[in-house]
Amino acid sequence: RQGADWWRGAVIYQIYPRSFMDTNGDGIGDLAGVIDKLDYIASLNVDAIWLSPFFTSPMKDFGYDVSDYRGVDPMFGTLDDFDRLVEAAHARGLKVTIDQVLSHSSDQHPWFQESRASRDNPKADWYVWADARPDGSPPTNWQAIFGGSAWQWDTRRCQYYLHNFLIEQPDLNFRNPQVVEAILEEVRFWLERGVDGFRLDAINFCTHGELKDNPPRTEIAEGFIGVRPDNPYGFQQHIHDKTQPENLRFLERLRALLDEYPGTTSIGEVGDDDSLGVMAEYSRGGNRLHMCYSFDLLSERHEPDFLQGILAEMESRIEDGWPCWALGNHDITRLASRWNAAGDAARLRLFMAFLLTQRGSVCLYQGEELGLTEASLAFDQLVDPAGITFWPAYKGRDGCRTPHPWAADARHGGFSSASPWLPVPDEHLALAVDVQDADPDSLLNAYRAFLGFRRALPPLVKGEVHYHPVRDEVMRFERRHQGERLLVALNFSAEQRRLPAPRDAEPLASAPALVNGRWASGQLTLP
Ligand code: TEU
Ligand code: CA
Repeated sequence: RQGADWWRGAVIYQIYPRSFMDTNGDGIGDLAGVIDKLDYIASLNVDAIWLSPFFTSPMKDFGYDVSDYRGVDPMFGTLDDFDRLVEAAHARGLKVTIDQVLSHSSDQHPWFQESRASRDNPKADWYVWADARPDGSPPTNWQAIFGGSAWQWDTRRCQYYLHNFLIEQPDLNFRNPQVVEAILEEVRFWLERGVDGFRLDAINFCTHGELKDNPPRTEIAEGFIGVRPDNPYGFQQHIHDKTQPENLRFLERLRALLDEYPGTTSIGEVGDDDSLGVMAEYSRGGNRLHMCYSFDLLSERHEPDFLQGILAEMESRIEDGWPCWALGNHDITRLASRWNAAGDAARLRLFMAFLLTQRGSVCLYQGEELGLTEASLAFDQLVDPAGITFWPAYKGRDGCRTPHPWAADARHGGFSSASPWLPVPDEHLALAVDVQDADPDSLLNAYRAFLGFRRALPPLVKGEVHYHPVRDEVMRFERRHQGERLLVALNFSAEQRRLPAPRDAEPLASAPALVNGRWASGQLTLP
């Protein structure tokens, strides 16, 4: 998959390096481990990898708190390891995209250390500082995603600073042009090292809004996790602060930088009350981001008309933009558990086919190809601060971050010789890579076959999409490309469904055996 627009319709395998493969026996995955497993990744028939943060960090948010944007944390290896990784991935035809956490830094970043030192140092305005209200309370009622006020009092400046996430993740001030220039130079550093693109963390948070109180929330926000009414996480009031129109100017600068390096791409992470609108706005026009993904398919809801409603709405809004979809990531309950398909081979295949036939690029989270379930951890096993804060209403993100099981009979599933930072759940061992490798009917081999099938079929990679109404829980749509028309029919119900086959059409010979509908005497039968 070469060419400057390789990213259109690409499947991007998300690696959470801490949990992929440990090579030096400290219980934590590392870049050398990713290199060791590149043949496995290439065997999946994906086009690219996305590496979650491996940068220098105090690890309060497991790397999403960066203290040196240009450094590799010693826990993960060295810059040399990174260069070797890029070279080895490219040698296998895999593009390399990396996370960039630009909206906020770690409180240990030298920029923040300088900024907090006084009110008049050169970086005094690099973060979002504000005076207390007359009664000493924070400047606004905004709340942080990870709980509590979004403002933290600083005793030296006698001011508050804004943090949308943890206290240790102060928000950079993108309204200051110097910050924009500095951040773009950090991004350029990785472009110069030969990366093929970026996943941009919380990209709609970069530019903060006017400092005024939020109205109280009247409805539950969908987002981040499957929000339940008893879950305080869903009632955070920070949300209005996001997605300021001025943020588009930053995205345009970022795109201009990427355009200096042809063939690179960008995927913005967008969490917002109107995330589809923001996805569309951020990826339209060819001068902002290449694509965005949202949390819309990441809730617990998975009725076919609900899912199709999201996809069809995106189509109606995106114009010349390009979407990216995911059914899992390192922030969300694992797909098999979230959509009640644990151990249910037929449903897991259905969800795979659903994801891989939509119009757009795809992010596939490590372990999704194995059908891994959410690990259920006890409170004292948790390390994610969000889970520790909100337990038990919200159990945090550790359950989707346990190590990749490589070998059923090896200690710690073959992930590490030492006790890993999170345990490998016993029930994951039966799903280990070596078990599924050896079984032609495994989910892993189904992913390989379907990804190979998708890659070879232009209507699936690049074609337009036309949805038919969902009927009896069967989702149907056409992918059209250069005169070819492909009908996809997905039966979400528990019963067999029959529907009339389209006239003047025939079943696709290349469809892998797992596409198990039958086509006879003018009828389609979907198990
Ligand atoms: O997550 C971003 C995030 O938390 C929001 O987009 C949120 O989902 C949304 O506002 C809900 O309404 C990213 C990373 O993926 C996560 O691991 C980090 O902890 C977080 O940013 C902070 O860097
Ligand atoms: Ca290690």
